[in-house]
Amino acid sequence: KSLKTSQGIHFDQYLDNGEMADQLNKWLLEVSWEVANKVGGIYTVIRSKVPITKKEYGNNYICLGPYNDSFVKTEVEVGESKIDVVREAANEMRQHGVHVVTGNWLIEGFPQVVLFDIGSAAHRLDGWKGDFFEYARIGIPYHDRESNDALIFGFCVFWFIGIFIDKVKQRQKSYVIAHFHEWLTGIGLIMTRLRGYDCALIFTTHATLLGRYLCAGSTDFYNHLPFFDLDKEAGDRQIYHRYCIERAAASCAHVFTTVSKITGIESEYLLRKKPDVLTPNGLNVQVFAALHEFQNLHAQNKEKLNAFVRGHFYGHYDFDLDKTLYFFIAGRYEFSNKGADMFIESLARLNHMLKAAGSDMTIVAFLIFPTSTNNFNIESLRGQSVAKMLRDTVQNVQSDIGKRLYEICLRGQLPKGEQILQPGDIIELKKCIYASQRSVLPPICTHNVNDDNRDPILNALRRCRLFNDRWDRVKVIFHPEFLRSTSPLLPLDYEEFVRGCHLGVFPSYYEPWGYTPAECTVLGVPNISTNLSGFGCFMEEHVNEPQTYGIYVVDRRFKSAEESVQQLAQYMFDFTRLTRRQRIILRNRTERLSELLDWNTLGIYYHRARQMALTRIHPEIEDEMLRFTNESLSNQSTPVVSRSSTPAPPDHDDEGSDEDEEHHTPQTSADQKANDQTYRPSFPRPASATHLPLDKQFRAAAVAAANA
Ligand code: G6P
Ligand code: 1S3
Repeated sequence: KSLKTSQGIHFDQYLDNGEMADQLNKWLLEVSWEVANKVGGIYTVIRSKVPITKKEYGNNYICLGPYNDSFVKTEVEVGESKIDVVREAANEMRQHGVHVVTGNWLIEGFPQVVLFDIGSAAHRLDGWKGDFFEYARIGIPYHDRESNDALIFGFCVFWFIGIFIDKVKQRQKSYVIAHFHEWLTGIGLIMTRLRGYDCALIFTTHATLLGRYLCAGSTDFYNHLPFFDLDKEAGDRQIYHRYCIERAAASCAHVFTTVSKITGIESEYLLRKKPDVLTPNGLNVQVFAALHEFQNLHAQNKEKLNAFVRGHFYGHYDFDLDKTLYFFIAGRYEFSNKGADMFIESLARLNHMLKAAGSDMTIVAFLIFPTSTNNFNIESLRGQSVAKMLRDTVQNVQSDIGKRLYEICLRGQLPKGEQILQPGDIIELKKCIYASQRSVLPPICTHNVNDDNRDPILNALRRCRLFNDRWDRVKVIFHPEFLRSTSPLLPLDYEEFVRGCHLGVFPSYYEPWGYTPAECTVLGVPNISTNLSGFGCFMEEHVNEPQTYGIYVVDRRFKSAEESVQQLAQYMFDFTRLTRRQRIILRNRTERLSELLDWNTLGIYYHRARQMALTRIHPEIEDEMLRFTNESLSNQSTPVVSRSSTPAPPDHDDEGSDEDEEHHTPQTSADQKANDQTYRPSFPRPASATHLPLDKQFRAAAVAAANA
């Protein structure tokens, strides 16, 4: 509520369902290796951004990606395109033997996709390599399969764009923008620019190649940024050609963007190019009518985690689930880049701190990182089946007892002890209890990890002696596979899992943005990130005292590793000391920040990047857009845009909204006082999204509408 009033303007106030794009013959082609092809975070960016982008471009928004059979089967409704120019361009390429699949991506917004089958154009590889060298002077070694795929994909995209532009121009004057994501798409951009096509080009990098490689080593990356010998570093890692593609794409683009300030600085040094616009990543936020709805989801999903934990720790289940907190880390398995090393080290310290403080809390820490495994291990599966056996036996005994009680009471008698629990029941229960005895410790990993003696997480857990011993207050579970609701062990999808947890911990060292803490935030789960992640910096910049909203940011930039580990352990320890009431309040606070991460708010940056690119090659577009806006306003009796362009000041009356947060638990006045002291609401600083100067034509529209 407070965010809404303090931000004043929302990007979605200015969207017109593609009317303007249609009238002006303005097209947006979004090019990514992760269109209908889930690999990592970019998939989330493109997918979640579709609804807001379609509101601006309507059917003039087209996503271009590679054809991946397994994803297409489940994610795309394949069919001839209803957009003439797309259909004709695809057909023309098909006539030359390229397998081009068109259809609609089965996600919110249902966007048009054009997918190129790399294999069908593989025979052109050598010819295209020659062409690319001729134009860009970048050679690609034959053994680098990923770069070869990138080259074929890039040339297919470039080919498609060429035909597409020719066709849209035939109708009327056209404005085409092509937005490329990450180095894998760079070749398409470079060729389009070098051939001088009439197309506004944007390149967004979601991480730099060298940054990722350098951070994964033992380099003190951030302190050495200005001093790297880039060519040498890239050559040493055998990625020189990839690095050239990335750097050339950034230079050839009319507008270059990246996802955060920190990656912006990195790009300045490693790509020798300062971003024109920063495009932070948003999410599609699900808005609940009442706060208790998402709190109830937490309780429901936590119960599923409880069921798993009961089974996993059978024979050692001597802790109270009511005093157990679930922490987790998750992501692509880049051990030190994602901060798994720091998490484990801090968990060891937390374990010690809890024991030293005589705490009765237990922490179960999940580590979700997919790696190569040979299926679930027996001990983990056994745990779940032992728990199920006991649960079934107890249910049978319970039902028998119920029947007996009923019979006895019907006869007007009160049952005696031995009539309730009979010897047969006791034998059955004893059998189960004996079966649940265990001579080994509960496993620290749910699967058989291939090459387990080299696995960095397992080795770190061994080194820190986190073995799930009885006296450990911190238990650990490494789940080396992404979560799925069909799992026989932990049947939850990722969102359900996150909702059931209490704290997400993401102490990344290299994290251009970081969707994991952002997802936690919109799901109302407090989280820890770092000031080396785009997300952490963004929250520190836009939210006043983020900690009071359950957003903890570890300082990994100005502190030594030892100090950061200690700070992380302290954050986690302090979290264990919150009461249930305080956790509930904190979750409400965290969820309140979701609007800040909504594409409705952050979409403006992408819009600005497109405007800037288009204006750079077609300065007249501004006047065209202004004319369109004025005409549509004069045709309307009610203004389409009715808000002032000046953000309203924060409405401090909103502080009262905390009452809302306390509806769950009856509270004592002492509790209330304690809460008041700990959690004085402080209002987030207005997001700079709304402080950016809005584009001229939108501003004019807003002013005209306000005057009308
Ligand atoms: C939600 C539910 C409450 C429950 C609480 C548990 O808020 O609505 O009924 O008591 O979760 O919170 P905890 O932090 O202990 O998991
Ligand atoms: C990248 O994916 P990653 O996990 O390899 O892109 C993501 C989307 O922009 C970003 O959130 C993440 O930090 C980057 O690292």
